[in-house]
Amino acid sequence: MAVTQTFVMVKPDGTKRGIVGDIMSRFEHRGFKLIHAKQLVMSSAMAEQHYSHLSAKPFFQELVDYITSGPVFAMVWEAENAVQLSRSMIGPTNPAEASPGTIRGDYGTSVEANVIHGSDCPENAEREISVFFGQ
Ligand code: DAT
Ligand code: MG
Repeated sequence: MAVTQTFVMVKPDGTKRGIVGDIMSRFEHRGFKLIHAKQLVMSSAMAEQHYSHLSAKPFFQELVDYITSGPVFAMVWEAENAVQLSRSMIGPTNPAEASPGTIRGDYGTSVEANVIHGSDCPENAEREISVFFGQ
């Protein structure tokens, strides 16, 4: 299995609650190597691009308002099979369906405030890494 990179981002509910350190520890403990990290507030344009696959959904504007409502903590992590492994650590979109031990299962409070974003395929990982960190 090839060593690959994925994009992970703690959302405003997670930075507000001070759980960035715990989330980073989880990735370190699982053997991921940290490549990039920074805190920023996303612009509306950045949020609309990041969530463009959801632009037709009725909750789209709410989602953009939420993700731009405070700081996010963006990271690039490297591991074997990084995308799939990080998605399994993160858990399903709805925290109510996420098992204890997953990040969303342990910390998520609603579908919107689900703590963390993780790329869902290697192509999106590459695109998201370049949007947030350049080439
Ligand atoms: P994921 O974040 O698990 O990759 P996604 O890409 O389908 O899920 O959606 C991106 C975010 O949009 C998700 O983390 C929370 C929000 N979202 C998704 N479905 C929603 C819904 N039915 N109601 C409100 N927010 C939703
Ligand atoms: Mg997604």
